Amino acid sequence: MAYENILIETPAPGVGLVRLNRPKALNALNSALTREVFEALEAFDRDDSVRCLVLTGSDKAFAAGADIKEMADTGAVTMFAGGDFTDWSRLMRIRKPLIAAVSGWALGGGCEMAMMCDMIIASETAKFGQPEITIGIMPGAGGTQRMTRAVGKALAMEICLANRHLTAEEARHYGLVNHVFPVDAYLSEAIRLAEKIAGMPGVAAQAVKEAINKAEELGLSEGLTFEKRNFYLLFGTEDKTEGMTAFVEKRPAGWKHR
Ligand code: DAK
Repeated sequence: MAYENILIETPAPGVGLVRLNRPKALNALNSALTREVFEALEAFDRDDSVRCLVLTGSDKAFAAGADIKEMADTGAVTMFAGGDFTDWSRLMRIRKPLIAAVSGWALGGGCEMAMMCDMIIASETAKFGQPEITIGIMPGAGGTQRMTRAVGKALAMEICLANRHLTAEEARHYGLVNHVFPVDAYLSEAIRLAEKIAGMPGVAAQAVKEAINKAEELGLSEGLTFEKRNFYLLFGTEDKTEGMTAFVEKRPAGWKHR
């Protein structure tokens, strides 16, 4: 598949990397770029040799938001009708663990796209913000919801109402970001973490991701029931037999990811 706005790599065993690549527009997310991101992630999701995904931009910008020039002439009916730009739920259907490696600007839809990933590794220069109000709109891909869950109501209000940016260190403090590294190290560290996850049994990793993401949506008793279903499911996998046998025989497990 030939892409025009993204680059694809497999930088380590089991790791698929998608890099946003519209440097002149600070990786502004137009329809074409967004469609390519979803298609590439979905292709890695179907690829049995890949077990953990990394989504990144450039050192200067993860993404400065949705493409304002493209949105400028778009009316409410077109937005409501959907299409490539608005169907970001595709990102939520990726089953394999997905790490955002964020440096520089992560604004508007860029911040929302990073927050839709399962973990964020940031560079020291990362800046997270929801500046939509400065162009007459508001966050539309989860900014008011996920940011509020991460930083609490008061600070989320300031971020969305007063265009307050979060530094990488602040984002880490609030649990939005896992780790902060210097600019020359954040991507390799994200890939290192992805490689470690890719070395785990793949079905179990997907079951963990699914259950933790449910924790954000369900009440505790429903969440515990969901977790138990996935737990029981893993007792039907070859990797459960292999993992427990390997433990008893005091040898490393050879995962089948089945
Ligand atoms: N869109 C289009 N072009 C952009 C852009 C953007 N968001 N951000 C930057 N660019 C372009 C600039 O126009 C400029 O292009 P030229 O003029 O050179 O052709 C180039 O990138 C460099 O930008 P600057 O010259 O502005 O660079 P500075 O370093 O001075 O400033 C900045 C960097 C990031 C502070 C500034 O560019 C900026 O404020 N950008 C806009 C940030 C913003 O407002 N983002 C939020 C957009 S609204 C949804 C999904 C997504 C969304 C909503 C719904 N659904 C699924 C329903 C998302 C909405 C948004 O993100």
